[in-house]
Amino acid sequence: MSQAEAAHRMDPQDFERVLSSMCTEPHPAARQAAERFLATNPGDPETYRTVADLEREAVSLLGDLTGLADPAGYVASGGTEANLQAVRIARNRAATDDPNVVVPESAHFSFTKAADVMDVELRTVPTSDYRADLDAVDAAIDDDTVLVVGVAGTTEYGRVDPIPALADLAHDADALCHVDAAFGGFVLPFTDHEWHFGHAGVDTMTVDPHKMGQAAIPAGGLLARSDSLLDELAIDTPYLESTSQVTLTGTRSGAGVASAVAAMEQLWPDGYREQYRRSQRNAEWLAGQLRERDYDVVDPELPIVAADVSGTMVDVLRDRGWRLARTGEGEMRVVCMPHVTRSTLRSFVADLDWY
Ligand code: 0PR
Repeated sequence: MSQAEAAHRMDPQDFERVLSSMCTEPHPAARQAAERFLATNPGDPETYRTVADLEREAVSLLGDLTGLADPAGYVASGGTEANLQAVRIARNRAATDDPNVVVPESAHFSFTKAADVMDVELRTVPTSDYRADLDAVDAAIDDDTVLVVGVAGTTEYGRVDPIPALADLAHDADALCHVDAAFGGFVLPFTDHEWHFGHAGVDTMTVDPHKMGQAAIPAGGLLARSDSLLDELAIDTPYLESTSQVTLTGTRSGAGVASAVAAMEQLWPDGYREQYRRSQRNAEWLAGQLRERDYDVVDPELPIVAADVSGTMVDVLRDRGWRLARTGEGEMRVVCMPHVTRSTLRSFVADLDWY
């Protein structure tokens, strides 16, 4: 390997043509905080006290975003862990030996992992117009239902489920209501949607700083309405100075925690509002450009654009260096993250026209 090749091997990819990711360039303050806290472990909060304090701050800031005074929670490795832990809280709290969890088919595949790991039945119900269908959810709930999940910002189409009605259905059945706002949590505060603890009887929530929050990976968020819910996760830790632990991982990254606090301190609320408006305008611009070219476009309610661009065309664009995802239905999907600028989208559309 030449010297130049060896140096290049250690260069991460740039974000120039990345349209497929829910992660983005961290805010400069978030990057710096991540570097400073690389060698800290919030999994041992009595030893690493500074980062433990920062984690309490992160949870409190996430509470501000999601309409919850005095939140319980922690900074998880990502949305997958937060969703898994929400399922675990609901399962541990319930009395049944045969628990099931009701999710709309739009839910992220992390719920499939959670159900597999915990041997819980996953009841996946249809959506209508890309949102959870309340009649279908109602029909799927029974005495063994421990959790009803709503998504606030779906992975594929950015749709928001009818959260208040889902919470009512859950509570009528004595189950918990979990909202997956992993992506939506940092954009929804600037919209009219009803999605958070202040709008509905939500019990737990996933909200990820390492997506639209512009923190460094790993920074997911799990929030719970009360300490007693989070306590469902507690196990004893006899040889640490602290006596119990609620997280799934043991040793974990202080970089994500510090980075989440730094990003939120810099950006909440004005910076995030500005970013949401920019991303949303970009998504609407791209949707308009695609419609002018006669593609069917799913209306971008949040900054995610899905359109019926053919698989062949997606392959051509991939060959030209664009990183593009497709929905389960096969539509092309563009996530308008902060690094996706109008000029990026102009070159993208030019490549689409070139073919
Ligand atoms: N919930 C929702 C609504 C999500 O969209 C995701 C991830 C998760 C939970 C899981 O979060 P973690 O990946 O943090 O565990 N959605 C993205 C997706 O599947 C994840 C992603 C992120 C994919 C960056 C690619 C990428 O480059 O599209």
